[in-house]
This record gives sequence, C-alpha cells and structure tokens, in this order.
Amino acid sequence: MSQTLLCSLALRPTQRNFVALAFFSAVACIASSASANLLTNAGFEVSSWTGAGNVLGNFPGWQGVWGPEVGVITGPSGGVSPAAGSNMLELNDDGLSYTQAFQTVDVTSFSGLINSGTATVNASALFNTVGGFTGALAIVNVSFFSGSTYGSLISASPNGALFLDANPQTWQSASTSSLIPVGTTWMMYQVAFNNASMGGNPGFVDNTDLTITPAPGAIALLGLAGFLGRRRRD
Ligand SMILES: [Ca+2]
Ligand SMILES: [Ca+2]
Repeated sequence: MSQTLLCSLALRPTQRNFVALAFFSAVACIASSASANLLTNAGFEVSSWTGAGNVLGNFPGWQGVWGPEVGVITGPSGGVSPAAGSNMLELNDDGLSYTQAFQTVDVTSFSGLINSGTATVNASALFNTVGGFTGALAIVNVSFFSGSTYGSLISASPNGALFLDANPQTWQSASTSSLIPVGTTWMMYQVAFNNASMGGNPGFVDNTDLTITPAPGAIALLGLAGFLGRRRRD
C-alpha cells in the first residue's frame, strides 16, 4: 500500500524536465520496491504445521504452511532458546541424507517483474544446534516452478550453506540470492540440515526470510537515470 503511494507520488512530473524525471522516477520506483517477507509464520510463533508430503504434493492447498519431514515447532529445547519470540523450528534426523522443511509461495503477483528477467530472490534463515560439537551443516534454498505442482520445477537457487559453531547460544545466518527464472509462478523455500553432520542431535531454525527485489541491473539503470538528469541541467 505505502509502496503504491510512494510510486504514484514520485511519478508526478514537473514541466521543466518531464522526460528525465519520469524515467528517473519509474526506475526509482522499481529499485525501491523490495517485497515484504513472503513467508507465513516466518518466526514459527504459531504452532501449526503439516507433513512435508502435503506441502510438496499440493502447493495451493498448503501455501504458507510449514512442512517439515521430521520436526516440530517448539519453545526452548536442548539448551537452545529461540532467536526471537517464544518459538523456533526443530528438525530431527529423518534417516536420509538431509532433514528438511518446506513452504510454498504463489508469486504470480510478481509476474511483471519476474518475466522482465530482472527479479532477484533473497532467502535467509538463522540456524543453531545443541552445544559440544562443530561441523553441523545447515542449508537454505529456493526452488522455482512454472506452475503449482512439483512437476513444473524449473530450477533451484544455489545453496546458502553454513557450518555451525559449537555454541548453543549463538545463531548463525545462511542466505542465498539468485535471479528468478522467467516464467516462475510458484517458489518453494527450504531449510535443511545434513543428517550425517548432526551427530544425532536436533537442528533449530528461526527468523526465516524470503523477498523479491529487482536485479542489480535495474539499480544500475537508476544511476544512468541520475546521469541523464544531470546532463539535462548542464
Ligand atoms: Ca521465533
Ligand atoms: Ca550456535
């Protein structure tokens, strides 16, 4: 709402340099339009979730709901307190390579930006585990889909991976960022721990974040617009 207001105000032209100002304002509007966090229950303060199979098998039906493979939303656990609020996500070894949790997001409202080829996704989360050992491997990732089914997978972002320290009182951030493929209409946010690295201990997640911003190229255009504006005044 406020973004729409900001853009409409910025686009009001003056008589003196209509073209430069209109161009500058349009680009500034794009460059400043980073989305809010697209995840629901991003801090796990609502103790509600479903199975991973539900989330992966029915994007529209379980949009905005966390789907851990083996996990719970919990208060302080294993000597670890939530990074913020009262709750966090706990993930436990599922007997496979990685234990994971998923959330799907409909991004069709960003189609204009995404299909211009200039949209970047930014994903991050805070990770922690119990004390006494190092080398726990935590990962954040985003997958891109052309439709509302897993079968429409286009590609995935590079992993944001992090080896955790041995201190249960420190939370560490992992993040990833990449261009969103043209044609993307759904995204799946994913946090994971490598089971073999966990020594049978639980892994914890809090403060998840998923945003869409214009790619750096759009911001470079902003600089060009400023240059053109100055040239007109010379
Ligand atoms: Ca929390
Ligand atoms: Ca730690």
